[in-house]
Amino acid sequence: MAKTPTSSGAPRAATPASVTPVGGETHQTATAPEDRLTTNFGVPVSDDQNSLKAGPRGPSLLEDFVLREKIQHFDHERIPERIVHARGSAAHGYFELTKSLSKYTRAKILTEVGKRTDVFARFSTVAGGAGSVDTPRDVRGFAVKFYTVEGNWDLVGNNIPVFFIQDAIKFPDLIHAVKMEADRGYPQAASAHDTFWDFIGLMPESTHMIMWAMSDRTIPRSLRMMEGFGVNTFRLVNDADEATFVKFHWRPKLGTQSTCWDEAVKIAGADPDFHRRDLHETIAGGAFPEWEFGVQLLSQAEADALPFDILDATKLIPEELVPIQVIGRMVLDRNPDNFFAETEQAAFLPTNMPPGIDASEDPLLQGRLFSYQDTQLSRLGSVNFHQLPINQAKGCPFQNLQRDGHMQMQVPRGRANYEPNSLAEAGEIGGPREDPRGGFRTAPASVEGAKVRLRAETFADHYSQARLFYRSQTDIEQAHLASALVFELSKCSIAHVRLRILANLQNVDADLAARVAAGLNMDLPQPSAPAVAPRDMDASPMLRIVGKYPPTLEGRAVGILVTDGADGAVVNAVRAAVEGEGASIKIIAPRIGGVTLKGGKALAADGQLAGTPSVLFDAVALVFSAEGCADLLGESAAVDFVTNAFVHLKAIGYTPEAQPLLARAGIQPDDGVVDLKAAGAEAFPPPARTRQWAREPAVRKLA
Ligand code: HDD
Repeated sequence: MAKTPTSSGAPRAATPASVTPVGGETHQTATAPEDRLTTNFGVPVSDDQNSLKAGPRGPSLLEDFVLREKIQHFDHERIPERIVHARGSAAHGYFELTKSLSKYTRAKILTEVGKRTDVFARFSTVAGGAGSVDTPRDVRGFAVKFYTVEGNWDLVGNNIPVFFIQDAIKFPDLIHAVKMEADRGYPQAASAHDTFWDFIGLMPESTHMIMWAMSDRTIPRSLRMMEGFGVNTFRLVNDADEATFVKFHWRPKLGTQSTCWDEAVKIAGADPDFHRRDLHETIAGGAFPEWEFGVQLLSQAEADALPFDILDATKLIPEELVPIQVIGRMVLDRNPDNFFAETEQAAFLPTNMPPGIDASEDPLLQGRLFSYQDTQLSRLGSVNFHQLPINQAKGCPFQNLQRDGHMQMQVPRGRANYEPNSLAEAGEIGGPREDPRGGFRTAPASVEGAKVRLRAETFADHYSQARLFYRSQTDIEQAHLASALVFELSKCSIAHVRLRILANLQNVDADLAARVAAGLNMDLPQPSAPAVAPRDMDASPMLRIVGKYPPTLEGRAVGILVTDGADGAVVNAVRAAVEGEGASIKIIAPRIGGVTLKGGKALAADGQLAGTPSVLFDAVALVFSAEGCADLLGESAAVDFVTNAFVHLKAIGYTPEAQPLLARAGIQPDDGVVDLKAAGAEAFPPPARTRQWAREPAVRKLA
């Protein structure tokens, strides 16, 4: 039968309230003006289902401006992704100062105790594209935009306090080396390949950063559980124009926590958006992530007395030498309303500094002062990117005599677009004026010397702090670091690339080099000749993660795998014990419809077993009936659930009915494997609060 053309002839799945079925077809009734779909210029659209055609089966007509506008907008919906840090997740929140730094700075954000300032924080990986996974081994960006009353302050840092290179001129080389190889376009979001390690081997200044990059810091458990660092040295400047050097630190309230490498790899498959989802869901659930904000302050004389140069971004200042003073906190309490408009269009600029905060001469930072402003032009396409809502100075007005340009959103008034002008004297709009006292003033640091392309000799020690980091780690962390090096170098196909790293590692620590060489099954080459012989420094226990986990389940996730016939009382007891400590629970069942508990009550599932593996949780509980367990013995997803929880050093609670599955998975019970009936549900949280480090030698051969 021929189809009768109608103005809205497309079949609709459901009948919205405003649609009345007429003669078997649906017709839109009149829509209230405020609910109307319109074109970009406000013309009401009568039909959003069909393009305009010459007859119902004829070609589309060029005059269909509704179709053309919609398709054209769609065609241009993407902007170039960030050349680095393309993959990111963000949230809004506030910063609150708890201690004034008025002696050191006139910046209001650092002197007005108790005042809350809006912030927007974006966390990112470095190497992967915008669509890459959340859990590769990679440095994480930690960028915070403070909307202060004296203009935006962007603190654009990382979750590691040092950097790979000392001079910005090497940044394009570093990034080219780590990103996909130029000819083949892979690997994505991975440093484990020849070009990266080739560059690293030839750049000994990167060795300290490599120690951090190969530590568990680069496989964080959650964006909520990462430290943040301003990395570069900045200056605080007071009213008298006196400057003090400053390093900025963020410390997560939940402690710094990491995944296991094998777990991170598996999470990438199970949930490529693991970190983004975690941040979004916890904020939506009201568990707001929080960080302490701290500073290390140094006078010029104190800086001069340090055995390394504070302008060298490959060096940190051990907390044991210059303590961190906590001066504030940041809470992230609101998810973005729109990913593109906010997270993607956010433009962070190290040049965004309010009066009282200033840059140092760090040659890495100096290059950054150019790069970020420049990169926004190709990414956001206009010198007016500061007018986008997410980038606007919200804490104060912004006004100047800059005019015009692509996508000018404002309508400046008056004749005067130049300064100085005297039009105000004629009663016209004169425009804003400079403020010599209140405006941004550069710290009057003295500068001297011939123009040279040279690296300062004070930058030449590339190994002492790498050694400091490695030797400050616990045995577990040292083993993880050595194993990460073995993994990464094993992915390099060019033998001399591996050899050069082994030659350099000997300057860090002979034992580390030997472990990595053994892991690669290679002989150690001659050590490379360091520019400056490394010194032994006092260990800095603050550089560890293991042993610093807060003894709490707060902010973590526990999965309870249930079967039909399971005891609901045990499920409830585990839930109460876990939620009582501030962790969240997810129920996992063989089928998404949930299970029928002993006694006939239904229990809904949050996830289906095959799609919700144990890598997504910090600890798991198995609450089974005997029949339910028997059903799962032939299900590899169930065996993997248990095996992975065990080898990823997680606590496992179980009812005795689950024992056959534990046996099938080859689990040798230890202190982290808890019989929920014999010991009670309250025995489950203590081992779940940490990883079972003592288990590791039994399940994994580390370098
Ligand atoms: Fe950078 C983005 C952090 C050195 C050039 N960088 C970017 C972001 C972070 C950092 C967190 C993402 C911001 C966001 O979420 O949008 N970068 C760092 C740190 C560095 C560093 C901690 C060392 C101390 N960066 C660095 C150098 C250069 C750049 C030396 C160039 C000379 N970085 C850029 C960039 C990016 C960027 C190309 C890409 C997107 C953007 O700026 O807005 O300009």
